[in-house]
Amino acid sequence: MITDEIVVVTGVTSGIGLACARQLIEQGNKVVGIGRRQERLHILGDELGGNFLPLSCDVRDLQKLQEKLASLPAEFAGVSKLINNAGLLQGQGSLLEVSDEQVATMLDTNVHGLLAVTRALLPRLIDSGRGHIVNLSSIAAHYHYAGGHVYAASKAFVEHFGQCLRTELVGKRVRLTNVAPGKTRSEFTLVQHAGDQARANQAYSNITPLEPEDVAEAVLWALRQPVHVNINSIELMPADQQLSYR
Ligand code: 8X3
Repeated sequence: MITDEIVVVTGVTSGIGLACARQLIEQGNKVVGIGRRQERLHILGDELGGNFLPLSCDVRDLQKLQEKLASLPAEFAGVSKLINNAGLLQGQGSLLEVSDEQVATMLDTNVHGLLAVTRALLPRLIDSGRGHIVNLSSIAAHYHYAGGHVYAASKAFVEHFGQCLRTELVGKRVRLTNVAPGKTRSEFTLVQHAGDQARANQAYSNITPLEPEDVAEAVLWALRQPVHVNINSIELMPADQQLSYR
């Protein structure tokens, strides 16, 4: 069990972020949940109660994000854990088949957003004396595949950035873990296919995907290790998944 911590979770309104928030609150933690969709955050606030603080913000809006994090209410200010979950894949096909806008959205969210949240919160994580950052990567960072280009490379950035940062944090009592899931049932595929539910469903037609709760369990396992243990990385995938694109 991990308990009595204040955890910031990005991309909290669905999928892995939501599963992490639910499990953390069930176990007696407070969660600051960052998400873009105000209405969903509101509903989530009703479900999760007073230990959940919704922060409506796009991780790409650096200024707003930093302002909101700088003015957290006192009962949520002592953040000791950060789960960098917000990330997306847009479009499908070769490099020239994705639009400039899709490329920018992926890099802004997966790279610049993650950097901004991390930089904004790092002083608090260090001050807490028991900091931990969990970055959600992907198996796409580990295996080359046609069509991976920007998304896979953005997740490779997440992994390499994280491990470099970890070395910098040695002695500062902030641990860092990369979690790299394979195919997970979530809105990820719906976003990838611009809201086309039928195409999104095809992603799971020949496979039993991971559930967001499976990945959340891996995240919480890393968080609850004794303070002298740093889990560097976890890779998990469905038992019947072959590679990152199958
Ligand atoms: C995406 C993982 O396996 O769907 O992050 O390509 S997979």
